[in-house]
Amino acid sequence: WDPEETRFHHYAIVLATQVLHAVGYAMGVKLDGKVGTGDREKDLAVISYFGDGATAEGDVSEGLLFAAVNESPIVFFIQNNQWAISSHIDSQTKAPLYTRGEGFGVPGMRIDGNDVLACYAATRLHMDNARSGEGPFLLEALTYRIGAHTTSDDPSKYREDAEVDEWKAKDPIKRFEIFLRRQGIGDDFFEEVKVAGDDLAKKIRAETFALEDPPLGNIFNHVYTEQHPEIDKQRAWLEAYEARMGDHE
Ligand SMILES: Cc1ncc(C[n+]2csc(CCOP(=O)(O)OP(=O)(O)O)c2C)c(N)n1
Repeated sequence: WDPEETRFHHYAIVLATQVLHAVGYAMGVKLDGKVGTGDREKDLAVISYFGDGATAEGDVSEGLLFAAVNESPIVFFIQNNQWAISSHIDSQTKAPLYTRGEGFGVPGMRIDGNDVLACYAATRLHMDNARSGEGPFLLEALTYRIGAHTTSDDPSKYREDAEVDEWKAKDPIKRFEIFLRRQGIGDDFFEEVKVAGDDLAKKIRAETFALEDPPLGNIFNHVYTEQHPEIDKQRAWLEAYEARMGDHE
C-alpha cells in the first residue's frame, strides 16, 4: 500500500488518530507552498473522515486547534451515524457537532448525509476553498448506522426497531436511485450497476480469501525506526510461544 501513490492513508484503527495525522499533513502541504497558488494542478487540500464517537477524543480538539491557528488546508468530515457501537450521540456531545469547531475558529455546517449529491457538492466546495487558502472547515453529515457495528454487536439490546425503520426509509442509495429514475435513467442502467457491483464484490472476496497470512513478525516491524530491546523481547516471546503451540498441533 503506497499512500503517496493512492493519496489515501490506510485505515486508522485507533479512533481519531487519523485527524492528527491529517492535520499534520495539511500543515506540511502549506509549508511546501502547495496552497492558494491559483494553480489547480498544484494546490492541495486534505480531508479527514471520522465518526461521532471519535469526536469525543481529545485528538479531534487538538486537530481543530492546530488546523485553525495554522490556517491549514483541511476539511474535517464527521460521519454522524448517531451511534458509536452502543453509545448514543447524546452521550458524545451537548451541542450539535457542526458547531464543534467554532471555539477553535473552524466554521462548520451540517449536511444531509443521506443525500449523495449534497455530500458531493459540500465536499467539493469546501475542498476547493481549502485548496485556495481559506483554511479549515468542518462538515457534519447526519446519517444513521442501519446495521450492527460489527458481527459481535447486537443493536437490539440498546435501540428500538422503530428508529431503525425510520432511517431505512431514508436509505441514501434508494433515494439516489429514485432521483436518477426521475431524471429518465432506465432499468438497463440499474441492472448494469447491479451486475458491476456484484462482480466487484465477488472479485474482492476471492482476492481476500486468496491472501496468504503475513509473517507474524510483521507486527513488530516499523514500531521504532531502530531496533529496540523491548520489541526484541516481545518478538522473542511470541516466537517461543508460537513454537510451543506448534508442538501441540
Ligand atoms: C481510541 C479508541 N478507543 C476505542 C476504540 C474501540 N472502538 C472501535 S469503533 C468504536 C466506536 C466508533 O464510533 P464512531 O466514531 O461513531 O464511528 P462509527 O464506527 O460509528 O462510524 C470504538 C469505541 C478504538 N478503536 N479506539
